[in-house]
Amino acid sequence: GASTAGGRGALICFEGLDRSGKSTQAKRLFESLKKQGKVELWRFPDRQTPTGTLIKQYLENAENLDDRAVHLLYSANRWEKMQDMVKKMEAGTTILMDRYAYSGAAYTAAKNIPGASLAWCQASDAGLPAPDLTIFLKLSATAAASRKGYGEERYENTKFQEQVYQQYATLAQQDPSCWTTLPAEEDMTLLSDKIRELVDTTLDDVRQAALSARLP
Ligand code: NYM
Ligand code: MG
Repeated sequence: GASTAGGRGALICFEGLDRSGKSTQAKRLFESLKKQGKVELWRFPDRQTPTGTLIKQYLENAENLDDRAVHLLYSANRWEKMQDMVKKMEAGTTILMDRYAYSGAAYTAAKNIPGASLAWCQASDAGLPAPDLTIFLKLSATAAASRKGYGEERYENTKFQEQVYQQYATLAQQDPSCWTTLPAEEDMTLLSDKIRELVDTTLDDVRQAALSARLP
């Protein structure tokens, strides 16, 4: 069950290309879990914070920023919320993340900036709490491009998303234990059921486990 009485909350992340259904599934999971326990739904980038305001302008093409600078802003945007995140999980709240550090690494690495390897992209998030479960909603870049609302923001083009997909594949191989890949094209409610099952197992597992794992 989702009750976290006596234990810590879990960190559950949704990852995937733009339009893969992360926000929809995270919201559906949130609605189903909140009837049973303490749970919050977060998203990154958090566009409300000081760094988030700049990131928002960048994504809407209202501002141009150096690629490395914006990478570090995304990372800072997570660090800004780190203490709050840990405090809440220690108090038994499960946090659902609509994107997390893997987005940071995958999207910047996809830019192929000379000297900015995948390892460089991961370095600024090292030390953040590691997710207990990462759900990767797998969708091809071409399928994503045909979904509603696509193409409005920076990065929303098929060629770039194909690069992002490759980077996600590498990240998934690095940490197979906490990654689960699910087909994003599946029926929405069937997908929600599968996710809920995975999450229930994770919630049972973390009840005993200390909140000590950090991103490498
Ligand atoms: N994005 C998101 C990054 O490039 N780096 C990051 O660290 C994060 C968290 O922001 N196209 C990109 C991926 C998305 C864009 O996110 C906005 P969303 O979930 O589409 O609002
Ligand atoms: Mg988007």
